[in-house]
Amino acid sequence: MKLLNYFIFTFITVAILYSCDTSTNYNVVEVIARDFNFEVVDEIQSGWTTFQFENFGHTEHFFLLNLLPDTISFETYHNEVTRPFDIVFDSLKAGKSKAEAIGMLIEMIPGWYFTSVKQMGGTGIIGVGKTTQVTLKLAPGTYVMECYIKEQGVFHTALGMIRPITVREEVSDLEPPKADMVITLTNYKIETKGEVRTGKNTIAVHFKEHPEVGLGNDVHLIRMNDKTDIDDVIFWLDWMNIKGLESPAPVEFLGGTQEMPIGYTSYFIVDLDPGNYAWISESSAAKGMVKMFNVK
Ligand SMILES: [Cu+2]
Repeated sequence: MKLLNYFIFTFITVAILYSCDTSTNYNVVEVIARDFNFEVVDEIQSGWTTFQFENFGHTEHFFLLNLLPDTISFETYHNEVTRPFDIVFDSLKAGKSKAEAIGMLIEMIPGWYFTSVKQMGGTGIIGVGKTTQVTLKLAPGTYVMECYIKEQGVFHTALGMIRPITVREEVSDLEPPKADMVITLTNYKIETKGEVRTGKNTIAVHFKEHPEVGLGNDVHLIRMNDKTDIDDVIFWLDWMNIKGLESPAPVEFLGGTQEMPIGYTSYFIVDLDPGNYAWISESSAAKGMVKMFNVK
């Protein structure tokens, strides 16, 4: 009987230890998007990290990570960078031109934002109920996680989809994944090497060039149907249009990646059915950064 107890005790101990051992998944960080906040741990390791992003909301969401300089707090960023965008968008709604709005932004946003805040990637936009994965290499520091889709003319950042996340000195042991396709982003082209197929595909995105001013080059995946007008999607991706980035989107968004500095690579996974798709950039879709393709 003692031996049986010993085996039961050992079995339970091993089972408990195994269930507590999250080391194999330690570098996978779950991010849940709700209307309107992010559920995610406060601190993660540096180095390569995979973010599993799940949209539990009733509208499109994404996340972008901004690395803050050491001297700038999350609150300062929120007050001095995010809030001016709300004011400027209100002025667009009130009839100001895009040129006037850009002038306002340059006047209101402090110089340190343009010189010292780095966009360090994130997920592309995903629709309701969708999940995506993005793998990024992050240096230690304080990051701002944000989503600026709009709900009834208000950015999600203003509704609560903005929060700090700390990346620690401790480095993860995750290796970057092997890619099925490589996308290179330049001004203003989406170049692809390799092919995507039905099922799961890992896409590497290499950031080779960015526009001198404004948003950096990023890439999103859309699934098109017979009713999709690509010009509607291009119009929708410009936040300065009153109905731009306002949910619901005119097309299904399946992920992608936000901008990173030149020389960086971001990885994401897409799960494809046969159909018609396009890679499209938020920053420069109107300048030709759209690439349609078909999956058989
Ligand atoms: Cu959102």
